[in-house]
Amino acid sequence: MKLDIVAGVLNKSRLALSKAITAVENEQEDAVEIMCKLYPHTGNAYVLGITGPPGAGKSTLTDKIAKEYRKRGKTVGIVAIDPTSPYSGGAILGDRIRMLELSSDEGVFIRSMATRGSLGGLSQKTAEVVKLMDAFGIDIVIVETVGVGQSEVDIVKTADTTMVVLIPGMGDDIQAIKAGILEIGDLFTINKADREGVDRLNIEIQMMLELNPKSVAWKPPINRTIASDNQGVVQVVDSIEEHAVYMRESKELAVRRAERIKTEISAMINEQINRYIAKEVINTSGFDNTVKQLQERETNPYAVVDEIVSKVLK
Ligand SMILES: Nc1nc2c(ncn2[C@@H]2O[C@H](COP(=O)(O)OP(=O)(O)O)[C@@H](O)[C@H]2O)c(=O)[nH]1
Ligand SMILES: [Mg+2]
Repeated sequence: MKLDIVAGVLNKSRLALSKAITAVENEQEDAVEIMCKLYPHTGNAYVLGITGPPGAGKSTLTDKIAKEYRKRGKTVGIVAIDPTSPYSGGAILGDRIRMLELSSDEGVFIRSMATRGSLGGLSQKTAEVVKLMDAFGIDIVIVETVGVGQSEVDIVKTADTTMVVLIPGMGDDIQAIKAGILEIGDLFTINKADREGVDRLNIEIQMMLELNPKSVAWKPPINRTIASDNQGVVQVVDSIEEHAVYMRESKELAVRRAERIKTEISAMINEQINRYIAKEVINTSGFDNTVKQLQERETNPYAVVDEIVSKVLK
């Protein structure tokens, strides 16, 4: 069964890929083995992260970007961290199985991730789903977030290229949003350019970028799109490709991917340790006694933690 899934993914069976993703998502027993066996086959896909406030048009834009990549002969995987993302490729709200079946283009694989569960878990699972699509042989994997919360920023900032989508007329919230996502944007897209305030937003983004230049070598382009009308999408894909070339030629890609590996491994270690601590320390009757001692002020938290950590690390 496990071997079937692994072999199936490597043989480009969409059903096998779908099953592998489900295994990862539901933390099925065979998930770890599947990931281990497929890991050597990953590292070839280019990962694009798309973030921005809800309603900015990320899904609409993702859909159009995917179609443009198809025109350019590339296969595309979409990981939407939002079960309600509408995709014209046949996506049905919340119904992932049907979404898959109805997707008429064999060169596009769409999967939405449920946002329930721990956010840390979500980012790890997203990374695993990206790897599965990568092993399957997909050229471009697009990860679309719901909004711009910290966990979502964490998810997309490990992409090879990160695009931030903003829209004009967002008022004051934009200040807070921009402060957080400015550093992670390799590309900026002003979507809903059919609305008023495009020039002003463009100037605001430009000013912020000039105040906090991220790199001298790469100046994030600011594109304008009307995603719902497929306008400006070719330019956006050109910019993504330019950034991909820059990332490869400057060796920045290897640096970022190394960073991604560190983040992932660190998160995986933390998770295992947390699970161990919960089982072997926190949820034991011995620890209930320690809690009582703490309540009576017979010991202090620092001493308790020191003792536990030194015991565990041995
Ligand atoms: N006026 C206008 N509406 C757009 C544009 N792009 C997307 N929309 C609409 O904005 C709404 C939210 O789009 P969606 O892609 O779901 O946003 P997301 O939450 O960022 O993924 C939908 O009704 C889209 O049809 C655009 O360029 N102009
Ligand atoms: Mg969306």
